[in-house]
Amino acid sequence: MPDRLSAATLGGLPAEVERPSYDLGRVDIGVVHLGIGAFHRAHQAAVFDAALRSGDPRWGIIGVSLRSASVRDQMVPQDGLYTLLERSDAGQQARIIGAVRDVLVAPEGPDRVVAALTLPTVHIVTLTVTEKGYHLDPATGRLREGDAEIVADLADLSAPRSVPGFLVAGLAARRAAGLPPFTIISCDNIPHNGPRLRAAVLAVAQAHDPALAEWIAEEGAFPQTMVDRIVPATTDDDIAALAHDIGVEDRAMVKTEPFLQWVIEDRFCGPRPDFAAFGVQLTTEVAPWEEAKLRLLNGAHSGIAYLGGLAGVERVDQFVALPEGRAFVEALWDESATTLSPPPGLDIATYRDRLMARFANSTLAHRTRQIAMDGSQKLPQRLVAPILARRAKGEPVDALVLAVAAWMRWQAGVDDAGEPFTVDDPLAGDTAAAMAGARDANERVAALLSIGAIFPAAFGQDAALVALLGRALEALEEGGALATLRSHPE
Ligand code: CS2
Repeated sequence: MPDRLSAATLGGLPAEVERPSYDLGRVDIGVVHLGIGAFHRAHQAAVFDAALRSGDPRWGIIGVSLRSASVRDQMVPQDGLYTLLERSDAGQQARIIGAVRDVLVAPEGPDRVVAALTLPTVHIVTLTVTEKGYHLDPATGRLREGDAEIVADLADLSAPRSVPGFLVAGLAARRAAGLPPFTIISCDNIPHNGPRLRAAVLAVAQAHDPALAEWIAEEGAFPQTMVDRIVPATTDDDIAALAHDIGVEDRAMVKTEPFLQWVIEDRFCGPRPDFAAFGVQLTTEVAPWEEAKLRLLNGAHSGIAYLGGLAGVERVDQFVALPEGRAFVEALWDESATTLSPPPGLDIATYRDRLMARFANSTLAHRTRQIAMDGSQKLPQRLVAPILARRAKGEPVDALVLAVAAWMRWQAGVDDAGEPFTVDDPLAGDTAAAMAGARDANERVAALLSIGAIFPAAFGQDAALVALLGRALEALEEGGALATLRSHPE
């Protein structure tokens, strides 16, 4: 067994591995990150690490896991160090990130999380808690006040349980201590992420102390952002291969593509790193960037996840290597692209070409099953919104509808080979219950469209759209995903 990566083993790494150029012991904590999964480690942490490398020591991170202790158990024995492995068909580059200085597990000590949020040096809180971590209704973006964690945090904030609860408790403690609020940057793929999180935080604050809510509304900042980097889950084989390459075992490694994009609305209430110097785009208008990314990248991803998943295609690169898979993605983009108002600086044709090349990166092994997770939270912004936009103009929606039908088929929990699987989704119980009495594809479509948390009423009232969905679901049920893709009109 090789040694673990740590401050002690850093010196023995091969020369081609980049390592922190700054003194780990002299880093201040400027950031608290909620939801320290692989995405954060490959994205925002890499940017704060670049700030530290540039000689600005203010941007060390305390990471918080909201549920499990596994990331803490991977990282703390490694002194918070981990490898960011960028992979492409041209080769790979390993870089050791030192920005994460500590990891807390919220359920083990909510008070320690609040204490971290109250550090005077903390100026920014970033979040990657996945769509469901916000407790928002996916169709409307409103706070789900009936969710157990929200009910608890609306009643008592002495040991917060939800994301808005932690943020409000931290902000309340800062206000009591005479400290300014921090800037809160939601880095999840939800539309209008900043304003939606702001509304949720204000609702929880209002329930406890209207003056606190007013202070947050006036003094706080919730910039909207678009984040982009493909980060497949790390496997044991990845860890073993890296250990072979660099001579130490790194249980916290993350693998990703060379591409990274972060667009942040220029709305901060305190200090920030020189983001622009590290490739981050600051702008007054994030919405058009966000919409393009959600509908093109993420929309295609979800279509690939369900159609590929049903067909037994394990990876995204394998799906786009199939002529019918690639044609489907292009058809979906043809449809979604007309619903966008691209920001200056975004050429859709170039963006699509680059995206296809990113999907085709065979060194990432990005699993369709990973993307299929939590579809109920993803569908509205990725597929439902562009369908509604095109229907309003009377434009065809065949490819987008096929993607939604594949999600519907997925809800049955059986793939085209008859293999059962677990539908990993917070609303899996609702979709199963809705479909229980339905006897055919059309009834299943009607039952699923009645779930208001996912589909706005306008969707189910569009008879032509409902009929199209029924035909697509029937085709998938009868012929399977690959045959349906092959007979699909482009
Ligand atoms: C993916 C995203 O799992 C998913 O839902 O679509 O994680 C995607 O890889 C990222 O948003 C890319 O920036």
